[in-house]
Amino acid sequence: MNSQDELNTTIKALVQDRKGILAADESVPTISKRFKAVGIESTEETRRAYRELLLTAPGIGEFISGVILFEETLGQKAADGTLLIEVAQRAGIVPGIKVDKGTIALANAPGDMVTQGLDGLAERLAHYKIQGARFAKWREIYPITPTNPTRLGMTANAEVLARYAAICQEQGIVPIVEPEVLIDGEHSIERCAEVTEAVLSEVFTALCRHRVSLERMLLKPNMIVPGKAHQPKSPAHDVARMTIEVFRRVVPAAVPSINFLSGGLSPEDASSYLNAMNALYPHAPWALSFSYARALQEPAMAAWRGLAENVGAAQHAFCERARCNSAARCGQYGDAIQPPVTKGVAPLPELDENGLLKDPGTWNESVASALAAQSGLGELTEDHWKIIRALREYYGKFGVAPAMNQVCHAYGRDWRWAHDLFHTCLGAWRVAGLPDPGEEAKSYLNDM
Ligand code: 5MM
Repeated sequence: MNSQDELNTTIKALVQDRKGILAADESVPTISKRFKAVGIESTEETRRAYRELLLTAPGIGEFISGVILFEETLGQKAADGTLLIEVAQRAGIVPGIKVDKGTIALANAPGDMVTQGLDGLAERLAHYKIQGARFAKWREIYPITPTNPTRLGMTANAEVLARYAAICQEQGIVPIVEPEVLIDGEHSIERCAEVTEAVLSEVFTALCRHRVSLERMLLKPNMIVPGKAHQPKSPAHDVARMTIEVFRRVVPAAVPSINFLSGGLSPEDASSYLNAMNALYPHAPWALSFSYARALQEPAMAAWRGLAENVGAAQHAFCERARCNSAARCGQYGDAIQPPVTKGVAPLPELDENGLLKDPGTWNESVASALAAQSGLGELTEDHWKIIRALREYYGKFGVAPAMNQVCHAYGRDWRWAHDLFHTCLGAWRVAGLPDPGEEAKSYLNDM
């Protein structure tokens, strides 16, 4: 197999419907910090046992297509003597490896960092490949302050990411390019959008300069969210809209998949934001998936606490988060948060005073049916769905409510068709689970 074919095969195995990537590549200092927070001592053995627990969780291969490992894990074995890398492969999970060597301060750019590890990278990759790794990951970080990241910080980091990606592809290893704009701080969502756009724009300029094949790499970015200390939090549909708006401007459609990092979001927020993107933008040019560490692992680590008797509970917690994110991958997180026995009987999520979903990220087809029942519309017919889909598609593209005649004309009707089906056009908007369109649009829709 030539290296292009190898890269294509790996991309195909990683980018699958309903699946995402588990980041289990915490360096020793990072995992020790996370273990400490839940009272687990960090030793080579506890780290091995924990990663065995994750990789042997029953059914995990249904939700996870790839795992990013830390170098130490490559040589470790499960209790039965099987190499952990083989345990992953048997579960249908492609093994990958973090190859960066951590950050140092960037000279002449106070406050900015740069990641090390390019020296000898080709040789290391060749060795990891013999051990079974098929993809790699490299992370650059960008703190937001009033003066960071600097222009120098952005160009230097982009250059390093591009050199790393080019070396990976030369070795037949798929590069995951991870530029992480950090969530720490009080900054607004708009500031995160501005910085992320500038960062990604530099990254793709450098990737093109280094002739990286965009079709054979994955992007692992942050979502567009306000700083962790900023109040209030943004609703899921705003995060989804701003993230997709920025990414459409700067991430070429040739990139097959965007696998977001969770970056300190709660596990629920990470799922609900990803869900909103997939629900509101089903025709985005890239797959919208996950490559979470904390948002997949936090509940599992807390349940385990380093005790053998808790392995089952920890694996269950891990599979639950993986199942939720698998559902969010196709805009069905609302279904996944219901316990399996009650699935299909969608309870109504919280509504605002106009009967609109408070969090449009919780919408799915079952929620639409429940909203229709609540409005006395009875069972939704194919005609209802035509209008719902048209409204969601229009909103996904333009972020505003369309002229109802325009929607209905596509089916040879006028606005009265929507009115008759949904009692008012605002009723259609409500069942479509879309965000509050603003006072003017609301009264226009309500009057029809
Ligand atoms: C697992 O954490 C990775 C970084 O580890 P080190 O800081 O120890 O090098 C990190 O790159 C991770 O893969 C991503 O940030 C995703 O993790 P989160 O927790 O942000 O989803």
